[in-house]
Amino acid sequence: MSDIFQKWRESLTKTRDVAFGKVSTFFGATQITEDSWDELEALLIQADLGVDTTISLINNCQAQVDRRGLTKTEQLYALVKAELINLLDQPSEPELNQHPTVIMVAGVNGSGKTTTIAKLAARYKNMGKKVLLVAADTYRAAAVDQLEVWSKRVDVPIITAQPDSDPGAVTYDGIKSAISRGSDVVLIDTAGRLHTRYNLMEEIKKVYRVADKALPGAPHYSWIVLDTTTGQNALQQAAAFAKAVHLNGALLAKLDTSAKGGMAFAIKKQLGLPILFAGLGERVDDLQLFDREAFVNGILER
Ligand SMILES: Nc1nc2c(ncn2[C@@H]2O[C@H](COP(=O)(O)OP(=O)(O)O)[C@@H](O)[C@H]2O)c(=O)[nH]1
Ligand SMILES: [Mg+2]
Repeated sequence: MSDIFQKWRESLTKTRDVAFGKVSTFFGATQITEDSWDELEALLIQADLGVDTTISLINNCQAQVDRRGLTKTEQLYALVKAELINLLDQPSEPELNQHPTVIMVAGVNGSGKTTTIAKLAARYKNMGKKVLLVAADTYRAAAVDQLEVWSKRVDVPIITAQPDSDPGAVTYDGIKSAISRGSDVVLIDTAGRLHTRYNLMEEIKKVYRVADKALPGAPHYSWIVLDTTTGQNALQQAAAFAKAVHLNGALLAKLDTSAKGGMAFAIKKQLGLPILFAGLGERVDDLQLFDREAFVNGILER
């Protein structure tokens, strides 16, 4: 097994054992009957694929079984695996062709935003890029402190403001500073109080607008961090963000501690977003470009 497949496999242990273990044992020597479809449907819903995604996957599989005249559940294995891979986009490395390329990162509190930003910062730094962090989560003093700690650890500069100051203002200053320093990438950490709070959504819209004022066209990317340990809940929260700003990618956090990694399959259908990166651990180098084959191989095995 390649190193990369091995790394994904290790990180996906919980999702594989807890949620997809039963899916894997489903594929046996038994005949495909009406009951097997019901069973597979229930297992996939339990594995956090969501109802809509599961139903369309089952329909696709049924059509192929009919067409090819398959009779045994073990023959379904390759089919389901291919369908699961198909539910995911294979991202390519996001291009950083603007100078600076401004990336706004959103998500609810605790989803893993700040940690993911630190990992992105380290990744881009290793690629030889000049990175600047902007602490626009000014709502909690601890949030700014946390990003400052990462800034030191990863050794990239940071623009901060006083706690409770305007997140729009620090965003503006941050982008202007990136322009004058000649930064390649600006990573903006935003606040993530509960998505049901109206003013959070107004605040994030403002950060988005102000970025464009500081640099027309910015933010070039708006990514949402999803806590995979919360399964389908994460998607509902993300939908609220998607209404407020134009998101163009999802980042998965905590796959290594999640049993609900199956939620990844519902992201395209429910949010229309490609998954770009995934956090496979707590270390700064544990962020990987999303790999749909490694992901599906990591959760499904016989
Ligand atoms: N195991 C693991 N923990 C993570 C990952 N990403 C974030 N965390 C942890 O999740 C918690 C919340 O993360 P944080 O970045 O502060 O979330 P934020 O409130 O959205 O900024 C912290 O304890 C992180 O160490 C990950 O990919 N794997
Ligand atoms: Mg944070």
